[in-house]
Order: sequence, then structure tokens, then C-alpha cells
Amino acid sequence: MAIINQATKELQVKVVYYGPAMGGKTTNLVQVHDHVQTVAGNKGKLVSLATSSDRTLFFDFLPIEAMSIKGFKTKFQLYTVPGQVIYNTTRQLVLRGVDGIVFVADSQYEKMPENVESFANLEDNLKTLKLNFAEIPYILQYNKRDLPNVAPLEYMEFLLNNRDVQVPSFGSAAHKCEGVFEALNMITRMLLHKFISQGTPQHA
Ligand SMILES: Nc1nc2c(ncn2[C@@H]2O[C@H](COP(=O)(O)OP(=O)(O)OP(=O)(O)O)[C@@H](O)[C@H]2O)c(=O)[nH]1
Ligand SMILES: [Mg+2]
Repeated sequence: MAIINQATKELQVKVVYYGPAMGGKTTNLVQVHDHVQTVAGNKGKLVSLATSSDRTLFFDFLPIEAMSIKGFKTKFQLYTVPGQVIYNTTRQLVLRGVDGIVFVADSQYEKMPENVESFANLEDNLKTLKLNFAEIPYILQYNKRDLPNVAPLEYMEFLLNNRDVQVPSFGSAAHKCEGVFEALNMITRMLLHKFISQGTPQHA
């Protein structure tokens, strides 16, 4: 849940990377952590709770501080959920208080059913948490574009971005850091627009 402190002019928002198992969510956070440019000293620590085989067991967490915008110091808390189907309770926990979502889909053709299932699971979990999807800024990241067996972007748009209001989408190769910051910058802009530009703080 966004925290806006008018007195100290601070905004804190929570962004969750969601998507099917092995899609590249943790890789996004690792790349952001490795390449984020911050004022010396305020680079957050990446906290990962992974199994020995590198699958996310609980979540990853990375706090980053953005520059001041409109006089507000902005802090982003980036989280990933575990994509494996069995960890749904954990996904619900991580989603609590979410402000923005980066949905990381796996572009490989054979992963399309998992992408669609994960997106439906996201909608279900938001409903369970009584959160209104229509009010939560989100974007789509079509990851693993470097692989040979990827589905065309148009097809992925048809599967995942086929609603009344289309959201921004990006192709990416997260392990090479391609498309990672494009996606993060976009969700950041959308959140700043929602919470600062419009001047309608949701939670004081
Ligand atoms: N070829 C390729 N491999 C990638 C890309 N992004 C991530 N990977 C690899 O895919 C595997 C899974 O990536 P993770 O970031 O752990 O996936 P995840 O979505 O966090 O998976 P869970 O934690 O199980 O939900 C790792 O071996 C990554 O190095 C990409 O763009 N291209
Ligand atoms: Mg992970």
C-alpha cells in the first residue's frame, strides 16, 4: 500500500513481479540490483529466499530509492512471487498492499498455457484480497525473447493484453538486462502519475 508522507515529502510504493515459474522474475531483480544507478550509498540489498535450485521459495525483495520527483523522495520496494503453482498462499501474502505489477511472461511457445494460467491466478488472488485490478497499474514483460522458440509478440498480446484498456508491454531478455529497465521505468512512471501527479493520495 502506497505510503505518502506529506510532511517529509516521501512516497513509498510496492511493485510485485508476478508470472509463471522460471519466467525470469528473480532475474529482473538481480539485474536491477546489479545495474541500478543510485546516489552512492543508498543501493538496497537484494534479499532472496531461494531453494538450492534457485527457485524462489518465498519471495525476493529489493528496495530502491528513486530521485526526487516533484519534491517527493520516492522509494520503491520490488518483490517477486514464487511462480510454482503450489505456492499460492505465499503469492497472496506477497500481493498484499501491492501498488503496481510487472507481469513477467515466458515467451517460449510451450509456456503459453502457463502464462495464461498465471495471469488468471493473479486475477483470482487480487479478488480474494479484495483488490480491484482495474485500479492497479500493471505492465506486461514478454521475457526470454532471445530464445529460438518464442511466440510472436502479436500472439502474446492477443493472449494477455486483450482487454478494453491495453497496458504497456515490453519484450525482454532479462538475463542480459534487455528490457528490464524499460519495464521498471514504465511502471514507475505509472505509479508516480497515480500517486503524485494527480494529487490524490490514497493513504496518508
Ligand atoms: N534465455 C533466457 N533465460 C532467462 C531469461 N531470463 C531468465 N532466464 C533464466 O531462466 C531461469 C529462471 O529464471 P528466474 O528469474 O529464476 O525465474 P523466476 O520467474 O524467478 O522463477 P520462480 O522463482 O520459480 O517463480 C534462470 O536460469 C534464468 O537465468 C531470458 O530472458 N532468456
Ligand atoms: Mg524467482
